[in-house]
Amino acid sequence: MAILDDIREALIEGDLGSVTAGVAEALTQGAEPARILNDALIAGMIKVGELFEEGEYFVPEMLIAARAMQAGIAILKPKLIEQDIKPLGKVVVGTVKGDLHDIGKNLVAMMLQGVGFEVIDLGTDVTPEKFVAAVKAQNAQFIGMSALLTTTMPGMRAVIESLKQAGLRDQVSVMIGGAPVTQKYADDIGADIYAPDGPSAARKAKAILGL
Ligand code: B1M
Repeated sequence: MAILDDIREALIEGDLGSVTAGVAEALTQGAEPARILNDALIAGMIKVGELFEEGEYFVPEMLIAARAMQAGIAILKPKLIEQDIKPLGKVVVGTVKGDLHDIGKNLVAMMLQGVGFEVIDLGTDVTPEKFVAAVKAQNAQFIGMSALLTTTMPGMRAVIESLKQAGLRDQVSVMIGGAPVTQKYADDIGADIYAPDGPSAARKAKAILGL
């Protein structure tokens, strides 16, 4: 369907107006909401992630495309709920206690949403108790923590300890990232995934599910 290609291209260009108009037009033409989501919006966002990893796109282009995608998803959401389209899985994300930086975390959340995860965003300054309560309440498969300060990084270890104490550690895969965070730190604290950026976070989360 030509309209799906148009939406995908508009998303890659970060053209929010054309994405929303395209999604509305695709629905009018009778396209299945799941097809619009997968073949236009998610396909476009995957391409944006590839362009970022190839060094063609930078953070601003990715943010602009992610906003266009979210606007498209907002139009589709009621239709997807009506048709009971299931997400790949649920991810609870947040920036750890004491840390107010959220630009990178928001970007990671958008990329996860972009490849088909349902994202529950707890915001910033999130305590271990709040992370654990959300994992329990949402029955989430993933927990994604962000930290931008060396002083708040230990909050990630505290969350993992709290998950263990709550008997939930085996139920969730723990993903961490943020400028000062490294693979070595992830190994030290027993996190399952370290991702240096949004696209790799989305790719690694899918890989854990065997997708
Ligand atoms: Co802050 N800050 N800041 N700051 N700030 C840094 C982080 C700092 C490196 C600046 C510096 O000194 N050069 C420094 C930290 C030093 C350190 O600990 N080593 C610092 C400091 C010291 C502070 C304050 C303490 C300053 C003060 O008040 N004295 C204070 C702390 C407040 C607090 O949190 N309690 C503070 C405050 C702020 C602002 C509020 C002004 C603002 C934040 C606004 C906001 O986020 N809404 C701010 C900003 C903007 C920055 C810099 C300039 C930019 C951060 C950013 O948004 N980058 C930053 C310097 C820098 O990084 N160059 C700095 C863009 C973003 C897309 O990248 O967040 O790295 P990033 O996310 C990437 C990856 O890291 C990764 O993917 C993202 C996309 O590629 N990623 C994940 C992130 N989370 C992930 C999670 C994952 C996977 C990947 O899985 C779940």
